[in-house]
Amino acid sequence: MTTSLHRLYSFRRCPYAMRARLGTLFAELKVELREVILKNKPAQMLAISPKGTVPVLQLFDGTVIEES
Ligand SMILES: N[C@@H](CCC(=O)N[C@@H](CS)C(=O)NCC(=O)O)C(=O)O
Repeated sequence: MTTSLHRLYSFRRCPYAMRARLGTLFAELKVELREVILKNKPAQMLAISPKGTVPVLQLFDGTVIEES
C-alpha cells in the first residue's frame, strides 16, 4: 500500500524554509521532507516551481505553494 503525503522541498538553513517547516508543524500537516542542495536543485522541484526557490510545498492533490 502506498500513502500519498504532501511534499515539502526545503533547505535546512533557509529562514523561509524554516518558516514553512514550522507552519507544517503547527498545522499538524504530515509532509515528506525533501532536503534540497541549492546548487543542484531537483528537476522535479523545478518542474512545479521554475523560479527555483525553497520552500516549495506540493500538496498531494497537486496544488503548489511556492511562497513561505
Ligand atoms: N519569497 C520566497 C523567498 C524564498 C527564498 O529566497 N529562498 C532562498 C533560500 S533562503 C532560495 O531558495 N534561493 C535560491 C537559491 O539560492 O538558488 C519565500 O518567502 O518563500
